[in-house]
Amino acid sequence: MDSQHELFDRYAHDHTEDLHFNPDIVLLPETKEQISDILRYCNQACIAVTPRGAGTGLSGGALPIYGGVVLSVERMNAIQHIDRDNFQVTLQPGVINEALQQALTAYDLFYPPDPASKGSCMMGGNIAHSSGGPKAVKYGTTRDYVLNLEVVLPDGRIMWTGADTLKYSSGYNLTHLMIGSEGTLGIVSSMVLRVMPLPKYQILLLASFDSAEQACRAVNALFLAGQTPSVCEFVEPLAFELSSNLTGIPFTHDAAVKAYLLIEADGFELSEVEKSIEAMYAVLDAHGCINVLMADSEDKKNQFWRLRRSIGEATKKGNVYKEEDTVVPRASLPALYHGVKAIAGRYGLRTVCYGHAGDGNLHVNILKDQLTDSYWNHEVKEAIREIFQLCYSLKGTISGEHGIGLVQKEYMPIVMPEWQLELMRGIKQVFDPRGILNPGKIF
Ligand code: 2HG
Ligand code: ZN
Repeated sequence: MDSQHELFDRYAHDHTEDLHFNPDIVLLPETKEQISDILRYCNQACIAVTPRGAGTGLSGGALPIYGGVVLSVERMNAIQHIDRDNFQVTLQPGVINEALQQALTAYDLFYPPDPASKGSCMMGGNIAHSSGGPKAVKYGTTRDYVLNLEVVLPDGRIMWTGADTLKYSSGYNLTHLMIGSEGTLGIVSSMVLRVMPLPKYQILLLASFDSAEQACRAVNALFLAGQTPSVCEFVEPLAFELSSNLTGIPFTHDAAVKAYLLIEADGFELSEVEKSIEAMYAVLDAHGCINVLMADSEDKKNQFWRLRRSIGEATKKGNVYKEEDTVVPRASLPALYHGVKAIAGRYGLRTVCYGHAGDGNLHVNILKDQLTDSYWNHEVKEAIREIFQLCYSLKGTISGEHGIGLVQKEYMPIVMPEWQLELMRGIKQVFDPRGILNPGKIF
């Protein structure tokens, strides 16, 4: 049994750097009425409430930075209804992403958004950040699957934000306003999601390149060739090496290899999937691909996936790091990658780059190594500013899926003027006039 301290400590951090903030109390409601009572009381008493799912967030969104209440939805973990006729599912925010996916396979249904942390992240947090993942390149992100949300507002009122319909145009879309609001406008107590028929076939391959920038160019070339891979991930060799060390999954690579693309095609007819793979081979070949490994068994596929999904954890293990979630239009990925490496070079920073290349979304983990604290807290932040200015100059932004939370707040003015931030503060003021809900986040 965890000690009192260990239990408490669990709610003082999430997966963001090494940040800790102790809450004054942790509450685990089991119903929307209990959430409502907690919020109504805290609203009257002006007590900060930090909503929390699994705490796998990467921008500090679940950190109780002013103490107060951590309100965990972990006990609200029921899949309430699978509506096969309408391809819809109703569930509570504490359901783990992978548990939802597994429950749906029994109905030949598929919920595509698959964050790297799908084995532990909860759906309430997926809504809070409009989480993505490798399948977003073909199927979109959380935002594309949410039809309706039951939300408890800071004053305790409970509302459904929309309707269980595939289309909605009845006033402002409060459902979409809640998605990505990082628990600052309301707490989701139930959700209605759209699901799809489960594709029958997936072919997964690992292509290696002798040039990272060529690999980045190959990504957009796949789409220009009329292909839509269900997965298109860019991974530097160091990322796989770190993941191999953590997982024990064997991984060796030729020194000539400078980058990998993990690519999947999926579908309902094997012949169609194979045709797509053939077409993609031709594109890869035309972009300096030096080898392609096909995952020829479920076990091999699982190994590739475990290597990919463990990169984040592996990179951070034993490293002080800062993690950036840069995103640009897909065709600008080569310019982004080149620019990030040039900036890192000028500042003498070791970076591990990987991510959802098909979305133009590159994760850049900056490692502290032997840098001094002063350099880490000043010059490195300047380097991050330059990286974000590069994103903005490429018509991109500072986060594609990890959100702003606490650690990216200071960079928001790079991508929007103060008056636009004021607009967002105005919306926050309408929903949470006393500022009790997840205070100190985003702005
Ligand atoms: C991924 O794509 C996640 O692997 C990042 O978005 C994971 O940094 C992590 O922990
Ligand atoms: Zn990611």
